[in-house]
Amino acid sequence: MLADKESFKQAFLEKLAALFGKTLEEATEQEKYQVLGHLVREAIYQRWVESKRRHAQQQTKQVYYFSLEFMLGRLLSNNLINLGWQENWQAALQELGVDYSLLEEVEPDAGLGNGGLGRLAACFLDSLASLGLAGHGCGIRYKYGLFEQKLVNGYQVELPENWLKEGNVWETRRADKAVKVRFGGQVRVEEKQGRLNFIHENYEEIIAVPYDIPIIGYRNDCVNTLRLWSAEVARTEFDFACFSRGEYLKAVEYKYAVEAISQVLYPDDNTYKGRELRLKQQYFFVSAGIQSILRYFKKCYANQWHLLPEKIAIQVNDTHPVLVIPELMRILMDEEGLGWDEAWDITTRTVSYTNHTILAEALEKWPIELFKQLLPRIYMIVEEINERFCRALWGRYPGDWERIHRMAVVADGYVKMAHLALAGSYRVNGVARIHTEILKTREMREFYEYFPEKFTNKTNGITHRRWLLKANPQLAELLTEVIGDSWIREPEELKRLLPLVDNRDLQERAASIKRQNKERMARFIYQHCGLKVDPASLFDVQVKRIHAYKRQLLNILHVLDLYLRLLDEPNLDLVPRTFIFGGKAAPSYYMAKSIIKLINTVAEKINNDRRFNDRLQVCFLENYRVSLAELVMPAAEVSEQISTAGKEASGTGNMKFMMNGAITIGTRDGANIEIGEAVGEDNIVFFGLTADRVMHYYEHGGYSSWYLYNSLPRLKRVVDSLINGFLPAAREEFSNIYSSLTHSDEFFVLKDFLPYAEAQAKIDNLYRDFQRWQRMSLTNIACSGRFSSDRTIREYAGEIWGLL
Ligand code: 26W
Repeated sequence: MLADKESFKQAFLEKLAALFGKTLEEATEQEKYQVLGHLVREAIYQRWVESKRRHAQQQTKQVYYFSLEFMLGRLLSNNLINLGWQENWQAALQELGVDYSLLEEVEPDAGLGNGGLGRLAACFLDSLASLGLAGHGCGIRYKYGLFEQKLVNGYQVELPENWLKEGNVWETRRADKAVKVRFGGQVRVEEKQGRLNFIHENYEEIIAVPYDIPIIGYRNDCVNTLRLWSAEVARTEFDFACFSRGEYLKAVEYKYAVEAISQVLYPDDNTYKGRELRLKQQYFFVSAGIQSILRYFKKCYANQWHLLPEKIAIQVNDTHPVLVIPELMRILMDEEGLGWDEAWDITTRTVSYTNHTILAEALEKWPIELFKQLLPRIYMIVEEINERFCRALWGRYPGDWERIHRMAVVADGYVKMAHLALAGSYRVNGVARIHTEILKTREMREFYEYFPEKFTNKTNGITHRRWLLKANPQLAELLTEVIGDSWIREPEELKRLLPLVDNRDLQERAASIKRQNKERMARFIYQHCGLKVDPASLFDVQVKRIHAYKRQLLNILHVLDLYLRLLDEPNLDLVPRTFIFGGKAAPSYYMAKSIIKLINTVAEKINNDRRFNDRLQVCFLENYRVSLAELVMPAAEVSEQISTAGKEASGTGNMKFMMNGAITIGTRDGANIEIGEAVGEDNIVFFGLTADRVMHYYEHGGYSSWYLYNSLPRLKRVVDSLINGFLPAAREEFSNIYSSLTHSDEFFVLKDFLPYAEAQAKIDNLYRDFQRWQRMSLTNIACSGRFSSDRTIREYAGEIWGLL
């Protein structure tokens, strides 16, 4: 087929003519990119259809990953790699005189996610397909993805991310598969032949139209589906209700109100805000997704509902899609006529739930009034779930009203989504070992006591196909040359590198690849920030959402400390370093935005001080996103994973850095702990309070940042530099940061400051020893296989979904 060069070239030119009526010379990069996209689409269509037919015929169990976020990034290169066509196509394009890398750059990132949770969903889809498992995604086709970040005078400014403006070659609109979703109205209860019927009236009905994106497995014949739903106005409502009354403008307003549901991704990360539109989004895609799953199920198994848990598994990505539980109950009872007990048995053997955060401010709870008004029938079901659950609790803990109250699904005027998830699913998992332990022993202790069998850990992973094979092709090639290519299918095979980590030649070659990746990064920084960074300096990187608990503040305070020390001692012997930051702040997260301004202000001060440019530079990368991460990870040498212990559920950036040979400086938090176990304590630099110590301080007090600040002159000096006019900003600019550090320091930045500075000094020392550093770096790569999402997905498949 198109796998060979000549037929590809011909097809490329023909498609260009057919789509745009242009010759190669006339075509724009955008058009050439579109042509490639179309060729991939057409080439895999058959496989896609076949995959679906095979599943239906063989009655394979299907998994559906429900998520409000899928942060796919670009698809072109990954699709080509997974198809095994990349080399041939690139060579053929070269022969045509087309620069593939320019076409790649044309593709906008599909940024339908905020951070870790959304990117995890995307990695999981890649692994599901690559393992040949029937696992599909279900989400929302947001017209606007996560905002584009611009820096204006060091401040974050948000711009809309209109990723669909040139269309999306990867999606197929399936109008024939549209379903209806109902909001509002009232529920009338009717008794008929001893059975209660619930009749939903006066509702507003909108249309959910699916757009399908094929998810192509790595060199196998599996093509799964990511189905994203778009909200549209039901024709009848739009045409008759208003037009006939001559209310044209009203009709248009109504259309916009409906389309608002799939208009924009909420940009909050780890902070819940009780917005009605967000609840609408949740029910919208949940209801559409469940209806489409059940339509498929009925086609294959008619009304044999008892088979549902055997044939379908639904994984809910955090509590955002947890309405699948009452929605499945509703359809089974109200539309299919099952009784409560049977419906409940089926539902609770079909749905499982992943928790991604223990930050209290991220816990979703909806005010009863809002919930009831928007979803009257669903509310009735939730109330019934709550009543039965509380009754069961009473059976186990008779008289313990307080415990029952704490565990209830509906209490204190709210519907508690995590409790609904715990009561209505058969498995609950955390995303790293320490995180699951914290859930069991603290956050969800009472639920764990009540249903210990539901709890399980599934440590996160990342797809090594995107994060190594695609992002770092030279390193991938080197690995294949020395250990063979088995690691591509079985990433744990990277272990074969272990006996070679001291090999001088290998070390040199790996270092030279790192150097080239750093040069590429330096060019990017020069083009985009106008800053000339030295590719020979150590690249120290912290890229992730900006959040107080992730402690970008600790990092920048240490940078300031280094600078102050240089001012004291201009000949200070430091390994030259470039500190690279990147990440978005939620638009309404005031403290996070201040931190961005602080980093940029420190960068301005330091970068403009010519005396020390040879040893210290700071850069904030604008608009951090998946495609930029693919440039950053291969160029990084130090990976900053410095969250307050106990706060970062897992982290997945830590894994991407490790796989590309960076050394982690980190706290004993999230998956850092497991990374440390995998590489050994000699190959990672840990520092700081443990989660237990942090917990102890929260519970018993005993930490005064004010006292610490006043008793450590080095600390005081750096903190004071925020407010004493040292920085090129208004004097009041950072007083909020200063106060939060000196008054409460909720995230123990000052407490961990000196241990962090020491850990950084250790990094400095290690880096001076070339062989030692390369050995550490190669060991990290060698041990990164278990952090492939293939391992994670095998665990979900075997232990939760019953697939293997
Ligand atoms: C409702 C507001 C809201 C929005 C997003 C609450 C919570 C979230 C996400 C759960 C935040 C998130 O992305 N969590 C991250 O999930 C990753 C994948 O499991 C983990 O690696 C990160 O540690 C965790 O912060």
